[in-house]
Amino acid sequence: MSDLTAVKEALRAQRIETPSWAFANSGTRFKVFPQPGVPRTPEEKIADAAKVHELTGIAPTVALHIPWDRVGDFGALSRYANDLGIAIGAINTNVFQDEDYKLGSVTNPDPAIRRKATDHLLEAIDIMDVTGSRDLKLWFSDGINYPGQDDLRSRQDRLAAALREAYDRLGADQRILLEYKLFEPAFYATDIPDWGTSYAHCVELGPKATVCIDTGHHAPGTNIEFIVAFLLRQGKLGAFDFNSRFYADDDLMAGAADPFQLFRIMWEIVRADALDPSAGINFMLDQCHNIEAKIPAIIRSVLNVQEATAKALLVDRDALFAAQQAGDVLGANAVLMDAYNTDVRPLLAELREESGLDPDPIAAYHRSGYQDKIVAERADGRQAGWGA
Ligand code: AOS
Ligand code: ZN
Ligand code: ZN
Repeated sequence: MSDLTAVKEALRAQRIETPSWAFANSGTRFKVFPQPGVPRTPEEKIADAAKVHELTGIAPTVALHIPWDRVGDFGALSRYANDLGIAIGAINTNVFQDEDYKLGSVTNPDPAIRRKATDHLLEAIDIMDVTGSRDLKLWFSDGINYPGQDDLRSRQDRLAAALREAYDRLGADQRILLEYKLFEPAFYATDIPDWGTSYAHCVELGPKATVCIDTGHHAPGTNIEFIVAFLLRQGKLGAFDFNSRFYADDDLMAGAADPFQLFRIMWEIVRADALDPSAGINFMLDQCHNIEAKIPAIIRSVLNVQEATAKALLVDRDALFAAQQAGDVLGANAVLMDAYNTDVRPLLAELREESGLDPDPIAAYHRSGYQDKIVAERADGRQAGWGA
């Protein structure tokens, strides 16, 4: 797509979902460095997400995590979000922070613990009914640390049974996003370690189950854009959890570690005409900002995804396909690299100005006084932590 009007139109329609937990304190297992002004409540996380949307124009939904964002009245929380100009997006379940889940949640050998974990999935769908959320995002920490610790195959059966129960509870317009992760916290065998396992369970479940690709959840060197292309072809790509990794599940800002990889992923999206929200892919961030200022880091991440998308939209498809057909290896590669090497920042600044936004959302944030306001308002020391 090289027609600039069409490129801008596609960029205006782009949507990126922010994660409520990225606004709160987070850390490693060694230390959490608290930051002043971080949200103390789900409402304050939503207010911060609304600020990101106000400045970027393309982040109108925020994902919640239950129970971290549990409130008494989700209808009221949803209306609060709407009043601030955003909406509640995916509901993330948490079956990894309870003593009972030491040996697994939905794959635990104990049926009572499996029941408890499955009930949590059903509870999350009840919440979705109230918030109007379409997406139930499931990530399971389930797995084993030692060969022989439990039966790999039985654990797949237990997983399938829990997923079936949740799937059958979904409303007509709701769906499951099934995330996979190579390792951590389980170190020998994770029960959904890769896209193939997630895909197979989604196929077994039916059309309302699709795969969520967390870009930090693969072995080093994995070709993620291949997974994207494959799942898109199968109609089974439901979402991304964007973040950057250098080593493991680092949860750094999207586009920070490998902007070229992000571009290659977004090219597969553009190639499949799957960027528009009507294509049904939820482009979420899943990040933790342990040492950097949180709201500017989330704005930066949104802009990084937007930049990668703009470059992908600039790929000259006709020239690329012609070079591919002609077997012109270097020519085809050059078409892709020309797009990647384009500085799209002036185009995006212009786009924002045309939409009534500040051309530089991070500078606008610093000028806005919002940071000083939240530091002053949220000074009573009850900051919500990652997992709080
Ligand atoms: C965990 O590694 C996954 O990325 C999940 O998406 C998880 O629910 C999220 O990171 C919040 O903890
Ligand atoms: Zn994730
Ligand atoms: Zn993760």
